[in-house]
Amino acid sequence: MVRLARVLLASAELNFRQRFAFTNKDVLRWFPGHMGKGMKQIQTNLRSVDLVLEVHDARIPASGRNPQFEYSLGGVRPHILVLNKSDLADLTKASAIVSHLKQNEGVTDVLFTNAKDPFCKGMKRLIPTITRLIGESDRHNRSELKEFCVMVIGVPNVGKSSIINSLRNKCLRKSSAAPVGAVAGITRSVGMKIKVSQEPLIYILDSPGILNPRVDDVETGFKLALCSSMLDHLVGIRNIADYLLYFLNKRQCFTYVEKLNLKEPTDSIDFLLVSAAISSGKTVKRRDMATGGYTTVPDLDRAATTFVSMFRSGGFGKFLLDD
Ligand SMILES: Nc1nc2c(ncn2[C@@H]2O[C@H](COP(=O)(O)OP(=O)(O)OP(=O)(O)O)[C@@H](O)[C@H]2O)c(=O)[nH]1
Ligand SMILES: [Mg+2]
Repeated sequence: MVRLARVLLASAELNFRQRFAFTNKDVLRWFPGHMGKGMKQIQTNLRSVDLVLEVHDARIPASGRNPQFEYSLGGVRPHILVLNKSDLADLTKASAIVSHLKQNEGVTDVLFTNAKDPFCKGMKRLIPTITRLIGESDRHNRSELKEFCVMVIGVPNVGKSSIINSLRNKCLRKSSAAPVGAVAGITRSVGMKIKVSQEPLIYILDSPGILNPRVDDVETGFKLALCSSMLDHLVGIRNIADYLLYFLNKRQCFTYVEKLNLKEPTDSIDFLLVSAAISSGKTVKRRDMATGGYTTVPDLDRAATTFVSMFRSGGFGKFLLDD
């Protein structure tokens, strides 16, 4: 408590960056071949689905969604926007988020979910909402079919496959069928239909995470990177850590000081990483070109990975990255 008071006092006197200098523009251009192929597969499969379930990260509800989905899928099927990882998001303004999405993005149905908790309200509402929307829709060429088919889409790593597995585990008590992983790009193509419910009979098609081939602006790219929707090495883990530090300071969230064993808040990522690496004993041996011997230096990449991972697992609290 005393330490927190000291940190807050120190922070009042600090003059931190008001803007982030986005130097790495690589975040705008990550579109590997499987994404282009995946988009075509999604379009091809659209004829055989009754509803599109778009999954996005609840920490960035207003940015980072792929506008291509809207253009390509064109509202021809009922659509639900699932804001997943709600356990990591600050949802005190959930109703304002929903209003924003309804008014500005034309989204009609929004659910907040935590795919890791099948008992969360949003997960429980998924099957009834899917059933209701399909029931209210004109199923075109599919009206004779008893089974419902849903396609899940979204940017990478937002929990698309986890949601499918969670529904399947909960509703059918069957083991997971979609591969899941902590890095972007685990699902590489549209796969086979996965059964998730018997009554009503619902199948879901998983799809690879697809980014906008040209992300709107660099800050959106950094937000996606911080939420693991891009591979860390493309952006650079130290760049991601720097953006995180800027963000936490801007929000006056100084819990990182205690967690990383620092003396006080800082605006310098280099200072933070060196201090954190030293205090946690993260070092690496480097060849000294002059002497030919080895010297031990702080391992800044490992320190940056730890710092960013703490944020990703909720170690600094729940956040909305969008204003
Ligand atoms: N905290 C939290 N983690 C989640 C949640 N849903 C999924 N995850 C984790 O997020 C990571 C990505 O999950 P996936 O289901 O593979 O995501 P995806 O959207 O299918 O990813 P790609 O196939 O790579 O596009 C995994 O480590 C999951 O355990 C959630 O609601 N909360
Ligand atoms: Mg997946």
